[in-house]
Formats: sequence, structure tokens, C-alpha cells
Amino acid sequence: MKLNKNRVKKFFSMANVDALLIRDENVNYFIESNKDLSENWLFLKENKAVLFCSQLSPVETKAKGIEIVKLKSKKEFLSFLDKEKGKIALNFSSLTLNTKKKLRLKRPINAEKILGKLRAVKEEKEIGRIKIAQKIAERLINKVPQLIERNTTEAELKALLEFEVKRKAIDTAFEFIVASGRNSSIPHALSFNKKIRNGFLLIDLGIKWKNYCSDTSRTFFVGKATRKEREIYKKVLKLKELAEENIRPGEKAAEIFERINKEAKKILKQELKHGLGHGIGLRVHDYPVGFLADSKDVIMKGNVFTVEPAYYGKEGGVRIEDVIVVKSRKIKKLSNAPRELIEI
Ligand SMILES: [Mn+2]
Repeated sequence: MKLNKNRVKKFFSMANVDALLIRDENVNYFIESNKDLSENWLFLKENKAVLFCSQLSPVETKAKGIEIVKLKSKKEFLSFLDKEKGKIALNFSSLTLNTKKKLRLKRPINAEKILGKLRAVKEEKEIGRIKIAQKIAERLINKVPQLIERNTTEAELKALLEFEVKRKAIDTAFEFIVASGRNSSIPHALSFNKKIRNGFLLIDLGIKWKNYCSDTSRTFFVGKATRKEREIYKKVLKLKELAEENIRPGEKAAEIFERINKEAKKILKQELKHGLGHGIGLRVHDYPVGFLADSKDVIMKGNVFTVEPAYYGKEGGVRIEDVIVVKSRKIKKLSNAPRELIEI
């Protein structure tokens, strides 16, 4: 566990405040740790860092540059805050009104924009973690054909995939999606206690590696795909390749969305039903927001995005999703799972 002084310095050079008080994934942005620290309050000043943990917390009691307080009561924390007279910033987006009120701060300032700006541009170290998470997901995706037996249900396949991760004490970034047949036409489908049906089989999974997330979707075909089904798959893949070619520093995310959406209307005869992709990092949906019609983002070197065009129709759903990082002239893929349609 180590304070990232460089990030602290950057924050205070951008924000006109004396202190920052957070209790969300940003704690892991300023304190690098293999543990998830998002449940603990972190009080930061330019030259001071105090982490407030519960008595039961597995967080160690000593760390370089960080004062760790194992709280005996909430009062202890509040009386610490009462003594702070300077301007304090909070991340309004992660606090309930009730919590905010209980802190009894005079005029707190919202730090969300600055935190978002910092986190939108990833350092090599962060990209490295996302890449490892992507690699683990890729290996898991490649196991799918051998995990399916004659009577495997959606719920079983989902549990098997999650088990493969959790048995190694690795966290999942979200509940996996395993959807077959018509069920695959629902973007955020639930998995049922129902035998995997012939047709498209959509798998969406995410891993957390040292607090950084991955997000990968692949669509398999159970049985033999018809020519039309192959065509649909190929068109989604074509959209994905087109999107990846279009993502460059300086481009507007909303314009890329519009361009690919226009193509989707032309070749798939339908509009994109969700964003073309989102920022990913300490959260699955991270900064920047990503490729949506109303996005204000301008693509920057160091942004990390998912790219996930999809088709949803009566034939089922096809989604092909990977994570990319924006380099100075184009993008680089962070994983290399097979992209062609695999029949099982
Ligand atoms: Mn995604």
C-alpha cells in the first residue's frame, strides 16, 4: 500500500481547495494497493494523507506516507473533520445527500470533474493492469467451447466461468452474462436454468486485476449457423473494425458514434441500441464517458475504451467487445481473443 504522491500533487494543482475527502474507487487512485479500499474514507491534503478504516477492516495498520486510523466510532471521524477549517472537496457523485449532510462541512466543493479528468488519461501502470485483466478474460473466453456439455444450462455456464476466476482469488468486475438463443437479443440478459439453446451464445465477462477492470464480449454459435446468421456476425465485426480505425486523438467521441451508427443503419438495418463503447479503468464504466450521441468527450492519448458494436434482432444477439488504448496516432488492442465466429 503506497500513496501515489504524483497524483496527489496533480489533483491539488488543478483544484483550488485545501483538502479532498473521498470514499469510493478514487481512494484506490491515490493509494495504490491490491486491496479494494473504496469503502474507507481518505482525507487528503497536499502533504497529508489519512485513511479511516473500521476496526474489522483487513487494511494494514502501517503504510508509507499514509496515516491509518482504525476508527472506534463515527464520532471520532466527525470530530476530526470538525477541526479542519480549510476548503474541502468531495466527490458529489458517489455520496448520498444524507451522507453529505452528516459530514457537516460548511461549503464543500465538487471534485468530480477534476477526478474524472485525471482518471480519463491512464498511465502506463494502469494500462498494464487493465491489460492483465483483459488477458485473464481472454483465456476464459477461449475455454467456453470445452465447458459446454450436452445439457449445460446458461446458469451453469455462467457459474462455471465465474468459478474459474474466483477459485484463484481473482475478482470479477461484474456479474457475467451468458445468454443463448433469443435470450441473447437482450443486451443485459439474465441467465436462466435452461439448457443452452442452438443459435447465438453471447458471453460478456469482466475481471478485476489490482482494482482495474476488463470487459470482453464474444458471441459463439451453438450448432450450425445459416448464411444469414454468418452475414449478421460479419457485419457486426465489420462495424467494430471500422470503429477501431476511426478512434484517434482529437476526434469527438459523439461524431465517431454517429458515423458508426449511420453504418449500422445501412448494413445492419438497425441503429446501435447502446453506446459504441465506454471508458474503463477503476470502474467498468469509467472516464471518459465514451461513444454516445450526447458525449462531450474529445479522444485523448491514454484514454482506454471498450469498443462494442452489436446487433439485436429476432435471430438473437451478436456483440463483439474488446478494450483498446488510444496511442498518439491510433489505437492499440489490449487483448487478442479470436474475432471470427466459432461454432460449438
Ligand atoms: Mn462494456
